[in-house]
Amino acid sequence: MSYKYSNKKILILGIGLTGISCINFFLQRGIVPKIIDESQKPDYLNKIPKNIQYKLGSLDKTWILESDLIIISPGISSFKPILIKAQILGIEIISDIELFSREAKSPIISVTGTNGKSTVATMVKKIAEQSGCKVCLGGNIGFPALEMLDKKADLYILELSSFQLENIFTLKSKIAVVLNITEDHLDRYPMGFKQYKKIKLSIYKNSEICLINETEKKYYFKNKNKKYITFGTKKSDYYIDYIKENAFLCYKKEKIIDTSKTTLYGYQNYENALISLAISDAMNFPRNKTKDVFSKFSNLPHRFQIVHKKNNIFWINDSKSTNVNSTKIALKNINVQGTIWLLLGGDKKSANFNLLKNDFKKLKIKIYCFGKDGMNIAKIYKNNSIYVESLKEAMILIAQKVVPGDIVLLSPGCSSKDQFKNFEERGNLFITLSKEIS
Ligand code: UMA
Repeated sequence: MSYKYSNKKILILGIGLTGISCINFFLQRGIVPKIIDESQKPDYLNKIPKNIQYKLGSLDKTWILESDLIIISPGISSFKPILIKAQILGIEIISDIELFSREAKSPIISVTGTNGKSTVATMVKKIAEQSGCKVCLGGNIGFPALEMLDKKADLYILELSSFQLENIFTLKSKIAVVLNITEDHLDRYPMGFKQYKKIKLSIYKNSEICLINETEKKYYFKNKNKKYITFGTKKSDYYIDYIKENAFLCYKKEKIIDTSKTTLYGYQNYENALISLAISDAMNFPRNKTKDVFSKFSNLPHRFQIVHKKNNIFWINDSKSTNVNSTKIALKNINVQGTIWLLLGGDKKSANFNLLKNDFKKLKIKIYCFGKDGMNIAKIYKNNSIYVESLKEAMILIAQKVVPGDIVLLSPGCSSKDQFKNFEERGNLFITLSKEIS
């Protein structure tokens, strides 16, 4: 089906990476959209072409209600009253990913999940490239999906957040996967975790192959036209077998990859690699290419990266940890004799940090909490926690106390937006300071 936009009044919400990619999409088709941002000074304001009308400061009611089609940026909630009203009035609201799906001519692999999305998408991209496939990766990873249409690709890989999935309707993936679902973004969803989970699972709706956690499969409608590949338990098609602390990635009782022969480190990465193996097998990429990639894969920036080591003290940057579960995983990944000095805090987005209490109890740990919700988080394990205002202050205090054998871990479990532009800026500060003050 081909979609026509020429007779429509088109409005884009959000002057960010997504909004700019949407403007370009329509301009390339000879259509001039309008754009709104609730901020008075959006970061990408200077990227708006001259002929585009825009409004700043609030979601202009008149512009919204007179439009035929609204493209909403993922950071903007579609549960805002004016947008609910627009929907009731029959105004179509879609995401940039929906626009992309309508135009994409090559197969799409869609990856979502609370944690590990970028790593899995990147692993699969590398395996596809090694296998001679022209592949393009975009979406939540920081490269807007619509920009992929400008590149010739045999295969698209989409990293999708729940925000993006909220307004996708026709996405027809060749393979779709939900890696895991744990609490995150609860401040966004009026009906809480149930709603967040339902949105994540919607990725399977039109997909040809559903790569699905064994435990979720029973909740999901079984459609005879789809192929299901499972992971997660020993009954699954793909699973991890731990033999004497060594992890093997297995397919139907056969050990395919011995992780001790790879550069993969930590339980989360074994899971990411397992899913990437399953996707690559489903795409018929040669197994030796998958093994090659795992033999030299290094963690993505800000994802559990050892960024400094001095006097046998390790400084680990896991700034990408923006929810409780990713901090849980980081703590599970660590095997240390000394003390873990954990930097926790930022905007917790209504999450329940009590979920970490049992993990803390098992560890020799000192916790330094900072940022908007730092004081509140420090109360959870109060005898071992200290609240300070900023990450910098916390690191200066920690640097005076660490001894050889210790680990300093930035795995904040929170959004960075209260004190930083993004998680990269937070991680970069950690890297710089760890070298300066240690
Ligand atoms: N804005 C409003 N009203 C709001 C919220 C935001 O007007 O209620 C405006 C802001 O003032 C800003 C603009 O919207 O000018 C920004 O839009 P955006 O937040 O959607 O950001 P983009 O720059 O378009 O980036 C988005 C994704 N951001 C979010 O989902 C928050 C990027 O994911 C993604 O890489 C990019 O599109 C390209 O697809 C980032 C992210 O933080 C990495 N994702 C979250 C996560 O991973 O947890 C979901």
